[in-house]
Amino acid sequence: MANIISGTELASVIKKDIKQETDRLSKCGVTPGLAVIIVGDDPASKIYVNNKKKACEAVGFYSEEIALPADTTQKDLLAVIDKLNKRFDIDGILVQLPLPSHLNEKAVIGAISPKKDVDCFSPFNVGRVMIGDYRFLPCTPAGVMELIKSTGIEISGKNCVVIGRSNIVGKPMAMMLLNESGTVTICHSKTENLAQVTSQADILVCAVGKANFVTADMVKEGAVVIDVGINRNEDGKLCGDVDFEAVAEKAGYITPVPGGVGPMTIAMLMKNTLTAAKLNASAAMKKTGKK
Ligand code: BQF
Repeated sequence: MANIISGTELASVIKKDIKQETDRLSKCGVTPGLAVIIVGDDPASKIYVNNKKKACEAVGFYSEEIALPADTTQKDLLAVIDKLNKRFDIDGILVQLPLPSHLNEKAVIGAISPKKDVDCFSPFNVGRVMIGDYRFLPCTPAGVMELIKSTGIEISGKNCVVIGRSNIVGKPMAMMLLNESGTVTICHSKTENLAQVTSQADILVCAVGKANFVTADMVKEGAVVIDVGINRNEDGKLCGDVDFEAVAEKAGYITPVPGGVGPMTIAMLMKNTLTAAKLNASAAMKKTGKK
């Protein structure tokens, strides 16, 4: 039976540390501020935005939710971002995805100042992750890295297989495992002999978006299995991409859904916002000559 890695517990430890540092900063007049823009009323997005707002409260950040109607124009959305870019009390800006289809996601993300891009989605910040010289890491892959590290298992030299190649999870995930000297393979919908590839994985990260996609025959005995998926099964219950019951019999470590990667994503968003606040504060002090 695999060890179950609790993302809920690890996230709570991380948020406690962030709160301590936030309390110190706040006493010096630097309270980290996060602005979350949500366009339209997708029910899942509303839950995620609410999770972020609650996390901000828990760690002592200022947070602002900007809820815009579904028919908001590109121009109006860009104007909102531009204002937030210029505000000194806002350190992090994120636009909850997905956006309604009439809006240009790339242009919207690109409009966020790289200094405030706490999701780490802008081309500039993605490029910095690629060359290993970064201030922010994308939240979900960063959370996965923390979960893997919490097992004490070395990434260096190991076979790491990532299923999924999205810009938000799969691609940066692979890059970050590579930065830690893993031997990385990215699988996707066109991959041939998928089970053969995944059975070689010492560390398997699945971000596909299909319930029960990863079955026990695809997993190596003793592997670390990280489940990024958030799906609903036939009974409407939240579940990941991994057939948890069967894979838990075979894996060495496994993350549950809910309570695995999800809470870590939120904790890493808090970490990025704290980093942004510290960088923005020291930049402001340089400007005024204050020490
Ligand atoms: C949990 C997200 C897909 C597309 C856009 C805790 C979250 C989820 C699950 C959460 C996610 C997923 C977020 C749990 C934020 C993670 O206990 O298992 C927290 O709020 N997430 C998002 O903002 O956008 C998404 C998944």
